[in-house]
Amino acid sequence: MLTELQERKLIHYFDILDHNGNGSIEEDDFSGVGENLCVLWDILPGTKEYKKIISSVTQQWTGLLASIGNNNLESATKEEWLDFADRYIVNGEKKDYDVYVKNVVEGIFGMFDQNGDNVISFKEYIDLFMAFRIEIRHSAKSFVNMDVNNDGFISKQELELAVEEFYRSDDPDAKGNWLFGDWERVMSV
Ligand SMILES: [Ca+2]
Ligand SMILES: [Ca+2]
Ligand SMILES: [Ca+2]
Repeated sequence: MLTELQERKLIHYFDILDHNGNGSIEEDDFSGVGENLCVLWDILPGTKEYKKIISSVTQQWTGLLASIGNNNLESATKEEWLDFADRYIVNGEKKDYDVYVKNVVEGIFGMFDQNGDNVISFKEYIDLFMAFRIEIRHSAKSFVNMDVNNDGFISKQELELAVEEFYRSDDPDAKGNWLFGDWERVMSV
């Protein structure tokens, strides 16, 4: 069972992933994120780079679908998402969870560590907020919460900790709760 706090964070995450706001997550949501990224990075439709970015973002969706474990599924509703998250991420076996966290961390670094220096700068983190249309004003507070050693960058270790806290922690003060911006306004179902 998810706690109320865990459920609120997971609904917040679902709402972010449901980019086109139709109440389910599907491939179209992910290509929308890719399109935003191309605008941010000055990449025009029809170019090789454009196709590469759209396909790398939609691969995140294929990966998520594969981990939800239903190959016939073309979209996931909020209930399906919460059920999956409960069974595999929050209260599942450690090995499934470890794979999931690793995929999320690698996915974020693959997409947003633009200069390839193995850390996420504030600017790169803002790109994540812009691409997913998360309210930009929360990015600074979120970034400071993720940057545990306060060196101005998010390392892979710091991101792993944040991802773990975001998905699993039941502590309202856990810093990782802020990974995707302001989760506190979200009510449970
Ligand atoms: Ca959608
Ligand atoms: Ca970087
Ligand atoms: Ca740091």
